[in-house]
Amino acid sequence: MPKPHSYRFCFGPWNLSEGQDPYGPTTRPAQSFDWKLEQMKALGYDAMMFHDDDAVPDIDGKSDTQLRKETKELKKKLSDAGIAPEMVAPRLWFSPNTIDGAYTSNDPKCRQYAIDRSLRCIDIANYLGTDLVVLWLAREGTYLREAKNGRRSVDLLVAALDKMLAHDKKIRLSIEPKPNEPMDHAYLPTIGHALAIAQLTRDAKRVGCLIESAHAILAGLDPADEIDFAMAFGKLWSLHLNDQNGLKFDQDKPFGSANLRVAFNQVRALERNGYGKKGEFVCFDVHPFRPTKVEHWLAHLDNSRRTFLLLLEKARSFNERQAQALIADRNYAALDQMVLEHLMGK
Ligand code: XLS
Ligand code: MG
Repeated sequence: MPKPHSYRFCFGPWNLSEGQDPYGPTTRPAQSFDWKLEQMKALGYDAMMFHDDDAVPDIDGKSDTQLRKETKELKKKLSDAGIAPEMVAPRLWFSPNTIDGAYTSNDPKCRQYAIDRSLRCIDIANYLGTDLVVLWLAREGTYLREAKNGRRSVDLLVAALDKMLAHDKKIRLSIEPKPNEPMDHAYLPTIGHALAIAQLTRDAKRVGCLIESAHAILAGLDPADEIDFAMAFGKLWSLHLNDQNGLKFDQDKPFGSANLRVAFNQVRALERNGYGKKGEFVCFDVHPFRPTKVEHWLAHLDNSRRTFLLLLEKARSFNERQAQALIADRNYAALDQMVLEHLMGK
């Protein structure tokens, strides 16, 4: 038996969100970054993930000198708190320049903005001391098929990735696929797409992926299979565990909330592939339910990690020998029931 290893946990400032949705305003008052960092420490988490403008608010209006100064201050704050910086992701879906997409916008000026912003994001990652940049390609897709040329979009995505890889010889890019929302169809909807486009870049070995459970489910896939697939390539460099109840808007529910068995199988997949052994973090991209009161604001993060650790015990105490015997006998009905009863504590 390989020695069980321990996992390290991470979340982002946006995971302490205020409850706004497309139909209504916030339900909790905004809190400062310092408050969020305090909560992270109190919860005993290990790392924080960032959007570029979580690290440097109002980034577009700031000079490179200012960017460097603010990032260095943040780095100090994190190291004083004993929190590692996990990754930085360019927020390419907010600006007036990314209304029609970022790298695949039909407007060359907007495409240039997206690239410039991504290079600054890489600079932030450098100043902060992480070599990981995450790309959630929010608006790289279409609302209607005729609005963009799909083939040209693939070329534009490769060109953008190449510019980032050339900007910094050490940076690693993790593509976070999501099939829809805000777009009708995204160009890189699955892990297969992310790893395939990596092969077209100037340095394929520095382009990997990040799996988010909810995004895989929205693509009609089992996140555990996505984990096995990415890890077969050695390319799962980050992970957003959460949950999703079927094909609807991105719910970012607490890990295991909608389907404990699917969550169990993700933990099993992480275990069998040794996720975390190269320093990767388990991040929870979860949000509080909108009705959550201020005094319960951290529960979704505490609960997600708790569920993860309980499922880890379940994965480690699963009777593999018995399972193998049932598999050899092709007795999948008994295997199915065995899993259910194991999860129910029988
Ligand atoms: C949105 C994504 C986003 C990324 C970070 O659906 O999950 O939060 O994880 O840019
Ligand atoms: Mg995510």
